[in-house]
Amino acid sequence: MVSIQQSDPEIADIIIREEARQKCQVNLIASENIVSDAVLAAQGSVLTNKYAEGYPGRRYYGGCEVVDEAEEHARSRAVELFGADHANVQAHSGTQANIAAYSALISPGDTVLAMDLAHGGHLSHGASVSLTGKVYNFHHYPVSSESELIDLDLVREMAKEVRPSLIVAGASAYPRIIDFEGFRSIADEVDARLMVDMAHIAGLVAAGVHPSPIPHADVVTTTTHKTLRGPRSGLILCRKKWRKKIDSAVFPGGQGGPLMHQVAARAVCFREALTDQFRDYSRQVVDNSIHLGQILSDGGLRLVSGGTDNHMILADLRSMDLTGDIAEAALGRAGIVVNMNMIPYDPAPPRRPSGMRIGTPTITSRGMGEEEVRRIGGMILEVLNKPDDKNNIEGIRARVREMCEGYPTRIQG
Ligand code: DSN
Repeated sequence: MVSIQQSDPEIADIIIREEARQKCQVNLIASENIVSDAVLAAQGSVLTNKYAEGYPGRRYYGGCEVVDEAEEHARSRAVELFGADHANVQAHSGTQANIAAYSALISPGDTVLAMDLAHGGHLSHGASVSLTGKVYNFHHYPVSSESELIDLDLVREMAKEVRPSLIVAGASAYPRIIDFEGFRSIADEVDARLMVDMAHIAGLVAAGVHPSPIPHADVVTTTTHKTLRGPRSGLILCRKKWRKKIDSAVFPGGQGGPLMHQVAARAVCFREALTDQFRDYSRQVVDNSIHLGQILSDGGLRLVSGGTDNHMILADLRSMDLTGDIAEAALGRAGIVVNMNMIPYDPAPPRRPSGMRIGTPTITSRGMGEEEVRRIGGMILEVLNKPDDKNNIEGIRARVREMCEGYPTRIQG
């Protein structure tokens, strides 16, 4: 067998260098994680060779009898994990899942109420630059200007005013618990459907460390690669009555053949997430996040909403006279990877926002706990206090590298 090192040394070198980067840096991107060897094996398997348009038992290609079993496992494990009536495991990504959900639940031109992108929402929740914002009539709710929390009274007021056909709950930069039951009661008051995008918190929901949206929402979408620690892909969970519409909205409505290697990798991820080990991991993700938030806050960094209940922290860098782009670059030079982020009511532009987002899923997967979080928090503060001090940053980079040595980026499935 010819190895990729022999057949394509350029790409082999990129893979080797990226693995080395992941090993020697502290990754605090809230939407990233590292998958198990079993998930990697499924993704890198010969299942990628198979076309399987359709659903198990109803395909448009011959030879699907084996991959059908992978999709059956993925669907039944997802249903068991989240307690949903039905799971569609074919959406290629979170945005694809959201587009399919809109197309099943509403019609083009219908009114939708979702969270403002600049307040923590997502592009696919009707941003004007997204297809979703062009096809549907989106209105957006902000967070409270005082508490920086979702204000359900304000959401209700807006819902009564714009009379949406659909309300979307869920966020990509919101560090607090979301009250899905509250959203359901607003949706009922205005006779709207409720969709929840739980992409960021899916792993926490699976582990029971964040309340589940499943009992309250008509449709729940998610990615599988953030706190859920699976392959890069999408997942849709729904009530029985939406099953047919969701399945046809994914295929043939929005996609062709499913990526069967990714479907199998999702099945592996769902099985892993059903274990006690994953529940312990998810609790530790949140403990690490709360602890890191406390350290940063004690060091003078203002946290949006005052803290966190989940895997992420949103920090207001104005408290240290910095902007997100400068903090991201300085921390990056020190081997600490974060992303700049808008904060609610941000007066600054998106390419130079006032905030940064920090998450603990990856460091926790690597086995880091209280002691390491204390060291990471200290190093972040040192960098932010002197972002232009090259010698200091070089020293911190060496400390990061040394600390990372004891923590693998490959985990057993
Ligand atoms: N899901 C986004 C994030 O939170 O990073 C990107 O789409």
